[in-house]
Amino acid sequence: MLAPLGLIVAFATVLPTAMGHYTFPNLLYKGAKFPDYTYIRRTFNHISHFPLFDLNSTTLRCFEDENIPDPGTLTVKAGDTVGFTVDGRIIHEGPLVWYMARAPTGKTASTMDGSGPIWFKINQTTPYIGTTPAPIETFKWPHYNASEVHIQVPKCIPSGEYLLRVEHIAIHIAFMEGQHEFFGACAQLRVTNGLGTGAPWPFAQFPGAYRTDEPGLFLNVHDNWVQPDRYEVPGPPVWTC
Ligand SMILES: *[C@@H]1O[C@H](CO)[C@@H](O)[C@H](O)[C@H]1NC(C)=O
Ligand SMILES: *[C@@H]1O[C@H](CO)[C@@H](O)[C@H](O)[C@H]1NC(C)=O
Ligand SMILES: *[C@@H]1O[C@H](CO)[C@@H](O)[C@H](O)[C@H]1NC(C)=O
Ligand SMILES: [Cu+2]
Repeated sequence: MLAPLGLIVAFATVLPTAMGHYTFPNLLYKGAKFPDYTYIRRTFNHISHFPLFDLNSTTLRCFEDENIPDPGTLTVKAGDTVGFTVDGRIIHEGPLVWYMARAPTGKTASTMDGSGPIWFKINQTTPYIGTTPAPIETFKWPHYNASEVHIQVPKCIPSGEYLLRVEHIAIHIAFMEGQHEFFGACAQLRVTNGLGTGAPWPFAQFPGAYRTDEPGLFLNVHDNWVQPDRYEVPGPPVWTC
């Protein structure tokens, strides 16, 4: 997306669907698939599927549209798995990254705005490492072409109201600084049965967590990319129970 014509032509054989893009419209829980933007804040790109480029934008928090109706808050148990559908499939290279943020005092999952250093990372993907090069570099990434993505709510977090943020960072043309493409969404969850034994850390904020010139966002993952084992996923380290 937004590549000069020459680059689109150059990568046309590698990226047959480079012009397609993706959103995360449906929450999946215990076999149910909820309607579009139910328990998920409707995103600014719900029609266009357009990526977000601006790392300084508050839109980076939840990719949220303006004046959305409250999508509702789903009650789940800590340790349960929830998922998002991917409308359009993940057709770019890059990591899938998951964050959560607990509602500050006096706020709920539906009233919190996601500001401040409240986001902790609960999972991320890195490229597959093999002894032989992948036939096409796009296939080095877990979740490439995925139509659903899933995550376990950590068992040890305290019960409470949270935003769950899914993010896919497309870096196929990130050899040009600023040409990372961000896609994502936030679900509103009420977590019960949390052990409360874990203290999530460290916290990041959006905007603020990412820089256009950091190694995971400004790199060439194509022809001469020989160090997938050194790929540095942007943001804080993953916190585990
Ligand atoms: C984003 O913020 C950083 C840090 O304040 C600044 O250096 C950079 O120029 C800003 N970028 C844009 C596109 O405004
Ligand atoms: C991250 O997700 C992977 C794949 O689903 C899983 O194997 C791994 O245990 C998860 N890591 C954490 C910290 O939850
Ligand atoms: C993506 O998955 C669909 C459905 O399984 C399949 O038809 C298609 O060939 C896949 N595309 C790629 C590029 O792997
Ligand atoms: Cu694109």
